[in-house]
Amino acid sequence: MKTDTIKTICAISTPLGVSGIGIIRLSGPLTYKILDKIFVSKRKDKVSSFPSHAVHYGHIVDNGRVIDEVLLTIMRRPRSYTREDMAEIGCHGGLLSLKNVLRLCLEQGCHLATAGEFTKRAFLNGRIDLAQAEAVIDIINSKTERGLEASLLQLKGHLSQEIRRLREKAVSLLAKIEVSLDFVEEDLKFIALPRIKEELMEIEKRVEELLKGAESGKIISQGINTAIIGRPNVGKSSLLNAFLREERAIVTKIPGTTRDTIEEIINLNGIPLRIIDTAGIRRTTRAIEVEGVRRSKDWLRRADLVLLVIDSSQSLNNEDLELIKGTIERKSILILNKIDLPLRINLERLKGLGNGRKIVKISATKSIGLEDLEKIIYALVWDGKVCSSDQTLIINSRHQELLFSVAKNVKDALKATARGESSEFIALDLREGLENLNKIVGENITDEILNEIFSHFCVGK
Ligand SMILES: Nc1nc2c(ncn2[C@@H]2O[C@H](COP(=O)(O)OP(=O)(O)OP(=O)(O)O)[C@@H](O)[C@H]2O)c(=O)[nH]1
Ligand SMILES: [Mg+2]
Repeated sequence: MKTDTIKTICAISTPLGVSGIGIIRLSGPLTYKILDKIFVSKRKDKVSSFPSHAVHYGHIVDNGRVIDEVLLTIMRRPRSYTREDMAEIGCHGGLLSLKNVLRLCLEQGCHLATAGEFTKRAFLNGRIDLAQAEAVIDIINSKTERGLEASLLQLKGHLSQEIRRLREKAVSLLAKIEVSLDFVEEDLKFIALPRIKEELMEIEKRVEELLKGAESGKIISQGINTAIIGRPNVGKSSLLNAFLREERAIVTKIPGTTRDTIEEIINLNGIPLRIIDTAGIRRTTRAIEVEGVRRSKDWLRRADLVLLVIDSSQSLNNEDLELIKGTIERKSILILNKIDLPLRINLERLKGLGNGRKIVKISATKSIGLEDLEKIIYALVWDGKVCSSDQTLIINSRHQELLFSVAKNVKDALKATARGESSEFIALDLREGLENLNKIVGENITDEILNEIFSHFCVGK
């Protein structure tokens, strides 16, 4: 890239609001020239002459007027986040002073950074690959220590290494196939084909393992949408409060108390569980409740896990029955609440209706059975998946889709070998698989996709 065409960008990198300090970040070729005009150190020497990776005390000055007292950190290229000349101005945290310093930087020739532009530059300048850049979003969004740990591993290149290994395998296999293309078909069948098949199967196995780890990664980084569903007054909001161990949702004995969905995240042994308390589902004509019920049903469709709450102190009514039957195909747990009251429910019948689903007895208000419930949720979430952190890869849906395509490409190649097709066809599938692997780490990727990926970042990162 030619340096005179690269813009120097700046942004406020800390959250907006009152805080102890706030940081403005600059990156690009004019960083130090711009700072020379607005930063005054005690000894009045030029920022351009400051040593790198050091912090300098001084003032930001606009036409002789002091705007803020700051600490300036200098990071010269290529030893910086973006591999460009960079600086961070540590201002006092007030919004006004940050805005004033930012305005001054813009007036002196900086451009306002777009979302994720610093990280995008780190990628474009080859400091990190795309999978690593995407890990930065996950680190920012991490909700549990475990999620953070896995994202940090990815930033270090955990996924990238796996992809690199797969690419190496695919490339060496392609080379072998291409060499074998020089031989006549008959020879190929006897000499190369079994070996090709074996190597394709190895690649297939690894891709499948990665996809398995990806499922766990998704759970850890994005969490599980867990909807608490049930007819009115069964104790859904009480259950949310019990999970949170605080009075978050309003609980009353009046059916129809919850009108809108309430979402909270709890940490279940490292899994972020996004719990959604919903309005009780029943037939109603009251406009507010109708809208609430519509939202509940919407969550019922979208949730990864459904906690269906049933009042054990009353016999099952039609609304319960509809919900129990309606969730038969879903990952769901039947929760018998209010077991501190006399039991009025026919357990045998419920078992039959539950169709093998777990039934957990709790009292949300008396804190009975909650630990058991949490254990059962945990087991259901991990059902058949790997859960050790070294095998867990934080893979977003983009990576996952590409890996699915790779799996399909390899399967097609295997089919071609089984049919005894010309190795040109096998090579074709394999080459397509290789391209898909390349896209994961950001090679041959279109600007449109890049922009879409980085638009999920915050400004200043
Ligand atoms: N005895 C007993 N009462 C409970 C229990 N859980 C909830 N309740 C009571 O049941 C009533 C309804 O509780 P909520 O948590 O508001 O029920 P809900 O399902 O959210 O109700 P809606 O929002 O109206 O759909 C309240 O009076 C609670 O105190 C329980 O485990 N035992
Ligand atoms: Mg409620």
